[in-house]
Amino acid sequence: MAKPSYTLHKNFRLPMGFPPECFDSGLTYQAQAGDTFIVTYPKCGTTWMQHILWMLHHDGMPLPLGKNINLEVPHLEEVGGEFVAALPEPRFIKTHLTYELTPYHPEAKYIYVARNPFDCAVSFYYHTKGFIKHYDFAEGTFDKFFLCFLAGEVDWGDYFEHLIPWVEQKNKPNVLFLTYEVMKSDPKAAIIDLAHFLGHAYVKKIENLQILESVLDHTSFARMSKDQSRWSSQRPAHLTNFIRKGEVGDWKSHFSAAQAQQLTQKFREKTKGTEAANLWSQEILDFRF
Ligand code: PPS
Repeated sequence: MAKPSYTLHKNFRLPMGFPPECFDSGLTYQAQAGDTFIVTYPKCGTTWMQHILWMLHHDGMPLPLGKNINLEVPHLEEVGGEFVAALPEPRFIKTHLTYELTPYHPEAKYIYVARNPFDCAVSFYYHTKGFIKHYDFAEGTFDKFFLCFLAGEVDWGDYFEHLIPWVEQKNKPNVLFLTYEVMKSDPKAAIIDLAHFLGHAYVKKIENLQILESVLDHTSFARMSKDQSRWSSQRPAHLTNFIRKGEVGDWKSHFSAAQAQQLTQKFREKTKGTEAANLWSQEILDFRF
């Protein structure tokens, strides 16, 4: 079985059908004071954060059926810079771009969500298998995908090249750095942190406990598993859902011991001496049969 297919565009792998001209125009977008970016490597909790942000902004109302989160909090390099510039203020923007490429403004806010690379790889595998038109990998195996992930030969490139430069920004006042795992273990605390990061108006909103509880409830995995047309295009029924499993540690039922060792080695090499080395507990990272 072949590897996934991509559109190769100026050294970037893009999903097939992803407009390269929008990617280029996304890179030229001039960030504005008041913009809020959600920045992630793929499959690290982007959609979850998009919905939390949207709900906070809409006073605890969940995204209704018939709307799509990717039109509300659009993906910069998919829709292009003109689309984003035309959004009403304040703009909420999703991007998978690296730190170096993400449009910067000192008064814009950047929410980064990191997820351990093991679970990210598994989630990315099902994503790549599921979006048949984008990757032509419907019958692809995890073993094949894993090699591509390990080599950084997937869309948006190498996981660690994304994570490390963003970890270095972690303590800047206009950056909120969260992990998927922390969001899972205490989602209420993550929502409260986010409100404080967004500013006084948002803190006032969550002082209304009905708003806080509504955001918590409607952004839970169980709720977001319903009406999934709000997050992504529909997939054939025999394939896994976009909101798939939402677990920490699911990777342990997918990786072989050799694969675990290979990614652990890369993790250690790439994160050595950086704050990324300590983002996840050993319990999450350790492989046990
Ligand atoms: S994408 O395509 O890059 O935008 O994907 P992304 O949204 O970053 O990641 C998808 C994974 O996030 C899980 N997810 C959630 N987990 C817990 N709670 C909530 N509410 C939630 N919403 C999305 C989703 O299930 C994908 O992870 P996996 O492991 O595949 O289930």
